[in-house]
Amino acid sequence: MKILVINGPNINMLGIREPEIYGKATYGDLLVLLEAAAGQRNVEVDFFQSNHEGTLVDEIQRAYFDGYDGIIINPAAYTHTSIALFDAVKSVGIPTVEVHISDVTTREEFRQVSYVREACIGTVMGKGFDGYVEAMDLLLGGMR
Ligand code: CA2
Repeated sequence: MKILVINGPNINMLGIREPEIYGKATYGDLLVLLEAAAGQRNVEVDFFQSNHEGTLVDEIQRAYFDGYDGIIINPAAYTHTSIALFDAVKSVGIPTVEVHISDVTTREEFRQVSYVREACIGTVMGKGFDGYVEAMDLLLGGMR
C-alpha cells in the first residue's frame, strides 16, 4: 500500500507566518506526523511539495506510473483556480482525498470554489494536520 501526499504552494511556509490561521506547526512537523501515522497503519508514504502548478501535475502523473494506491492532496491556492490539477487527478484514476488545514467554507468568497473536489473521493477540511491522517484512513477504508 503506497500513498503519495502532495502539497501545493506556500505549504512549506506553514508555522513561519499566519499562525492564527494555520497554526504554529511547520511543514516538517507535518511530515513527521504522517510518517508516524503511516507506520502505525503499515503503509508506505511519500511526500511532495511544490509552488508550481505544472510540477504538481507532473507529480500526479508520476503517481500513476509509479503505481501509488492513493493520493492525499492539499492543492492550496490552486484548489480555487486549477482545472489542470482537476484533469490530472481525473486522468490518473487513483483514489484521491482533498485536504485543507483550515475550513475554507468559512473564509473568503474566492476560497469557496474547489476545482479538484469533483475528482476526489472525499474532502477533509478545518481539522489542521489531523485532517491528513483522516484522509489516510479514508483511503485505507476504501482499499482494505
Ligand atoms: O487550508 C488550507 O489547507 C489551504 O489549502 C491553505 C492555502 C490556501 O490558499 C487555501 O485556500 C486553503 C494556503 C497555504 C499556506 O499559505 C500560507 C500563508 C501564510 C503563511 C503560511 C502559509
